[in-house]
Amino acid sequence: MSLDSPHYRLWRNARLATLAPESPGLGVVEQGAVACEGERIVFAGAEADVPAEVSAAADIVDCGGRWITPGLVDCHTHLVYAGDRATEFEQRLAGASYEEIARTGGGIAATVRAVRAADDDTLYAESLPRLHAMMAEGVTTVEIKSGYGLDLDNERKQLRVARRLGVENPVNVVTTFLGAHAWPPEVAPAARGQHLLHIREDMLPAIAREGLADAFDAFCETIAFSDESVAQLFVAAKRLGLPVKLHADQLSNQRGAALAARFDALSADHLEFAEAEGVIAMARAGTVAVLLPGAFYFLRELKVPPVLMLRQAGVKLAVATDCNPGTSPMTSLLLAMNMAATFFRLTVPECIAGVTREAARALGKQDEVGTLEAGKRCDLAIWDIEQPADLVYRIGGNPLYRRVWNGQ
Ligand code: DI6
Ligand code: FE
Repeated sequence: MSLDSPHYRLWRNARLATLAPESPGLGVVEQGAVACEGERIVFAGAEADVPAEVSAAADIVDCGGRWITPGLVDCHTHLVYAGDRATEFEQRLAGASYEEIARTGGGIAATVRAVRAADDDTLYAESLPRLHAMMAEGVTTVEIKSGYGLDLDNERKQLRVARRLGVENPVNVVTTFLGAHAWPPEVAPAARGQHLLHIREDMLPAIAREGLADAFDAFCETIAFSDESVAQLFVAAKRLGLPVKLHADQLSNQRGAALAARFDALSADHLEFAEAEGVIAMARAGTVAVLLPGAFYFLRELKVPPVLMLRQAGVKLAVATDCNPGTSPMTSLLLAMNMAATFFRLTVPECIAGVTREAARALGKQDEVGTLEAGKRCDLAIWDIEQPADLVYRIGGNPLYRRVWNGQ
């Protein structure tokens, strides 16, 4: 082959779930093939329609009739942290509540201490196995939040480590500055106004300037930040060109869904306590609902997100692990899908779209990843399954056969 002729890779003899938005359901192609040139998909569809110049000049992989989906997208994680909270888990089993543990210096504050004490290399080394576990199940894009540093240097450190995970591993990392996750332990209640100002005037501009974050996020909750405080921070973030996301209505109704929609948030996440008004506002704004059944399960919550209402309003649904040491110590996006189906009654196509196309949308990356379509990055998950439902139905085990990232 001459140097100037394009070089293709072709995965043939496959069944595709393309998730292409114009096809119904999963966009299934029974006798399918995917081809890439470099890192981009140039063809995804029926094998009979593969252009002759592609099949003639391609490295060919026979998939043996296996299923190909887009590489999975975990669109809400806190995977960069140090230490764990297994002892708190035991305290909770002995009867302590999440709030009681938080009041005695545990909870988020315990992880903040561990993250502040860790240097970059330690934080990287502790986070890497979690990233590997996700990748082993077909994840090719992962969002990683800060929020356990809570001061400028330590938030920077978390985001730096998140970026480094993306540079040194075959995976796309999208970072989010969760500057308003919790009040820092050193900030007295009377000094909270000042700290808010500090996030707005110092931390946000520095992190935006340094290019460390792709979005801004906050935790709007009675035990965290009020809707007025979050609104102030959202104004500042958007002025700096950062899109926003929100931990909304997880433990109580804080009008978080409506707040997120008011700022055209990419996503509002959790939403157990969201109400009709917020849901309708989200639909209008195109804000994605990110459902996090791992936290729901681990906290033994009773109130499920208003899925029927979200669905009827036409809000797009995504599913993520919320991987974090306190409320969702989970790295399995496959398990998150099973939980979303079992607890929240999402359908199989909703679950699979929720970890591909809609998860990409929740990150603003819908033009780059999340479907098998020409022009997108060639991120594929090839599965040893009989039908797509197997990805949602099974608990445990890992049917991933091969993972392709950027055409490799
Ligand atoms: N919601 C949660 O469930 C986690 N953060 C958040 O905003 C809790 C994080 C933790 O307990 O460490
Ligand atoms: Fe979270």
